[in-house]
Amino acid sequence: MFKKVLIANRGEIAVRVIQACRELGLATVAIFSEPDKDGKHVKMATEQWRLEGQPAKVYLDGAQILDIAKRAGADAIHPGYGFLAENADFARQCGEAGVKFIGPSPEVIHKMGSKIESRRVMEKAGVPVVPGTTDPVTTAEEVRSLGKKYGYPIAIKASAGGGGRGLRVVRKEEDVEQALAGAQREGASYFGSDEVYVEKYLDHPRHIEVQIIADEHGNIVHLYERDCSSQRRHQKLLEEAPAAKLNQELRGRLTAAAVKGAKALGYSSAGTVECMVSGNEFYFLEVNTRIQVEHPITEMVTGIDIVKEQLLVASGKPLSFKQEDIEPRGHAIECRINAEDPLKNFMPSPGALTRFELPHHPWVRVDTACYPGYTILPFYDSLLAKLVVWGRNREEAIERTRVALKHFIIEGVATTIPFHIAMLDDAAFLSGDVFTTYVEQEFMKRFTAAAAEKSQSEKVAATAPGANGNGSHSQSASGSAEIAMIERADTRSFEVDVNQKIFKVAVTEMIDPAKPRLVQTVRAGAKAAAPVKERAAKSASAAGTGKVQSTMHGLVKEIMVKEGAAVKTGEKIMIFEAMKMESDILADRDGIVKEINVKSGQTVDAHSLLLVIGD
Ligand code: MV4
Repeated sequence: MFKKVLIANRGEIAVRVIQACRELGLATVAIFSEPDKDGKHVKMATEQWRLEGQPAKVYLDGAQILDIAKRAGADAIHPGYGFLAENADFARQCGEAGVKFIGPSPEVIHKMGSKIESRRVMEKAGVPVVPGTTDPVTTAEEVRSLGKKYGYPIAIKASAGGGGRGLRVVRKEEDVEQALAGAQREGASYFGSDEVYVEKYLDHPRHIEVQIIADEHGNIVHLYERDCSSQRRHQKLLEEAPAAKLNQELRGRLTAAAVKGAKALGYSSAGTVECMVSGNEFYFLEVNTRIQVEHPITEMVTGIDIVKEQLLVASGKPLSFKQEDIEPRGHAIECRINAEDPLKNFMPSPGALTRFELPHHPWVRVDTACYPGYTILPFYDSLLAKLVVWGRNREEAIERTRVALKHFIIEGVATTIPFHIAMLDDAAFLSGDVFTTYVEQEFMKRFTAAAAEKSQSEKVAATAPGANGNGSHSQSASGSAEIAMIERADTRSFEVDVNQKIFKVAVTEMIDPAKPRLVQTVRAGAKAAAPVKERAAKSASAAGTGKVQSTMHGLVKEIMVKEGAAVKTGEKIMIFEAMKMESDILADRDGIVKEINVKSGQTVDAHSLLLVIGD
């Protein structure tokens, strides 16, 4: 077994890995960016090493991280998810440095990074893939003939793509040209490859994935499936295990195919085989070669500690169980509690947690790196906590999740809790009929309309943080509340003797950055229902001035225009990324691009002047 494991990650997953290491008696090395120094993973690890460089980029700095691993004497690296988790070069460099990368081999990671290659492997292994090509296509001509062959709609996908990037749906032949160019351009700009392929597009699939785990001796087992259909813009919001309304026969075929595919690949470590399910058929989509965010629901229904097993098999041990030992029991639901405002298009809401109280109920697990007073940083994803709840059946799990959501008290930032409360009351969700586009295309309309109505009837008075202490989430659910972001400066502890009784008090100086200025005003209703584009433009710049500013610290992903170009109001001029969420920046007036003050790939602070449109 290893002696010391470096966790090349932060947040809740770093905490989760440290817990598994503790159980195995392994020392842990935390790495952290400057602003992450108060992170829970830093406090929990046996050793702490500070990363040098830009906070938004340091967790991707494989060379620096590997150097720290060597200096710390770590014999393994757990990459968690995101960052370096599916970086085949990093996995190879770890191996060459004699530090075990906890994941599958670099070859498998590399292969699964190509969707065309993944399809080839799976097809060869006899796993059903969506009808389509296993060779790249380059011309509109080819795409049109495939459109004839399979019938519209078809999907054009970047081979290096993932998470919806480089995916274009084509519903009629006229649109082929533009869609092909779009998929190629996105593939090139995000993944450095314009290789694309074509599939028949399935309109209302469910996203069901199979958890697999394999050792380095050829033993591969599956831990059944998860349904991850409740998602928005390829960000999962709620997952459950097992999938509702999946019959045993289809479940059997799906899980057997996942194991067969993984065997053909020579897979080791934990992984996920993602599929789409439509009617009584399933189709392979992609393999994720990492531990996933939603792994806890599988742990709850199988009793297997996937992270611990991942550490054990990486050290060369055989799997500690066989397929026949796995008997899934009951039902588990995970709600992703993000610092995002579901009524404002899921806009990230970083800031200090003025209150953070966990639901303490039996059957409830919360994976989080947050604590009261912790500040959600703008550099990283907005996941605050994963609320994971178990019940003997789906109904019991849902009821317990409702209770837990009501008693999960978070103040200081907007959260997705109101979204989850509404989802657990939604007829389609309750009957198990959610498909991948359901949240975007159907649920959100009802959710925002209901919130607007509620705020009309209640006329909730403006509420300061802390005033909403009864466990309801009206603050963000029903709008018209104002949230001031307050910074915590310094806390000092005192003991106070009052008539012999000793009180321990902690006194915190609260600095309101600009006392009369409210940093963020949340208003539901008319504004929340306004079209996305309109609001992106408004939030990006003062209306009509042509001075395009960033509202948040973030990254300029792409610039669509050049200096001197003529633009029209509403035209997309940039793609901006803050807290891992992309938004379009639109021209707010007609005119000529006079100045571009940033380059694509550049990180900028809030309120930076990005671009100027003049006459
Ligand atoms: C599809 C599809 C329908 N038909 N492919 C989106 C991200 C990428 N991993 C694959 N995706 C899809 N591929 C065909 N041929 C629908 C999606 C899709 C989706 C898939 C999984 C989870 C959520 C999704 C949301 C929208 C579209």
